[in-house]
Amino acid sequence: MLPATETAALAPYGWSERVQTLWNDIDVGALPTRARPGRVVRIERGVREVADASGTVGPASGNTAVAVGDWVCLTGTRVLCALPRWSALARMGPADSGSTAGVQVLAANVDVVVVTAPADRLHVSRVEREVAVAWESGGRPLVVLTKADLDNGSGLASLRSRLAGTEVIATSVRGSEGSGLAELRHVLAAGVTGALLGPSGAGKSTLVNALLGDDVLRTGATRAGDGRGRHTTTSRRLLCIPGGGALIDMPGLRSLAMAGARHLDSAFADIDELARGCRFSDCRHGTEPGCAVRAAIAAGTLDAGRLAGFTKLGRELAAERRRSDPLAAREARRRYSRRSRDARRNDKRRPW
Ligand SMILES: Nc1nc2c(ncn2[C@@H]2O[C@H](COP(=O)(O)OP(=O)(O)OP(=O)(O)O)[C@@H](O)[C@H]2O)c(=O)[nH]1
Ligand SMILES: [Mg+2]
Ligand SMILES: [Zn+2]
Repeated sequence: MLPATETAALAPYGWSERVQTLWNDIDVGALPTRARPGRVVRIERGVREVADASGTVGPASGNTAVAVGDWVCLTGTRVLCALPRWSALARMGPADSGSTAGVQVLAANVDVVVVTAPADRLHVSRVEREVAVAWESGGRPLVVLTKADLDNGSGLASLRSRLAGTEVIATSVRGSEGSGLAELRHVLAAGVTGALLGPSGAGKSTLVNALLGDDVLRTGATRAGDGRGRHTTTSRRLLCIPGGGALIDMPGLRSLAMAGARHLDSAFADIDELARGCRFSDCRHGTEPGCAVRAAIAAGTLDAGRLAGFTKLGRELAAERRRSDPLAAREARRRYSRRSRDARRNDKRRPW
């Protein structure tokens, strides 16, 4: 049993009954007597920092692969093992990393994935994709329209109509006390771990600072010409919100290829629901007769952009699956060669 003082000291980092249970489940008999729990709170260029009951230790050694947010078992500054994850925010390794099917875990044990989208440079399809990645993690998404003071009035409405079923809030740190921060605080209550996703310059680190009530993280002005961020944040870091949960800040991502795709239906639950009314069970909601999804668009109850987003993501995921799954790739090649063979045959039949 861990002393209560130790678990109390870990509470700000998100120690909960769930973690306690995971800790109890590890075979303590097989561990050195001085083994203690900790949480990975920072990774910068491979250097890992772990928080334990008496502060932060690091650089941590050990061969266990860990991500920020992982709960680990420590002796001294050595990571012996990681506790099983209940969620993992992951992406396919960036194309330039040389790994073809490598999955990169960005953050572990995240309950709420905070998908940020700046009002002054809003790309709804990017948000849609990040929401799908969030569902895929095992956590749940919360969409935050940041810099709401720069919204021309339509940003929040367009996000809400395209992201039916996902909670969307708007925040701003401008003004005397900002706006939307109380709602965010409410979601990121004690015991909850959040992680910030979104492009560089979205205002992720600024949000963390606002929640901490202190400028702990460096923030950077966006470029004058196109409003893009300058990739100010370079490490992944878990910070404790006073009186609340833990929040993981990350560098803005350029590319976010999804690792796996089981949860596209959760991100588009409304389309999934409507599709049950389509005449054909494999309806692609294109030109098929009796399509309930297109009927909903015609009736004005479903946003056409939402179907476009769903179709685009579906195509992307199929491509991703072919890249990472040799069986799916072989099946796709077979289908392709069959189709081109049929096409050649048809060509021969043609008299011209
Ligand atoms: N007008 C306005 N500007 C904001 C707001 N929040 C952040 N900003 C500005 O947006 C710029 C980028 O903010 P950051 O917090 O550094 O953005 P980031 O998402 O952490 O970016 P990376 O670390 O590069 O991924 C800074 O100049 C902030 O001052 C806001 O609510 N309103
Ligand atoms: Mg940042
Ligand atoms: Zn259909």
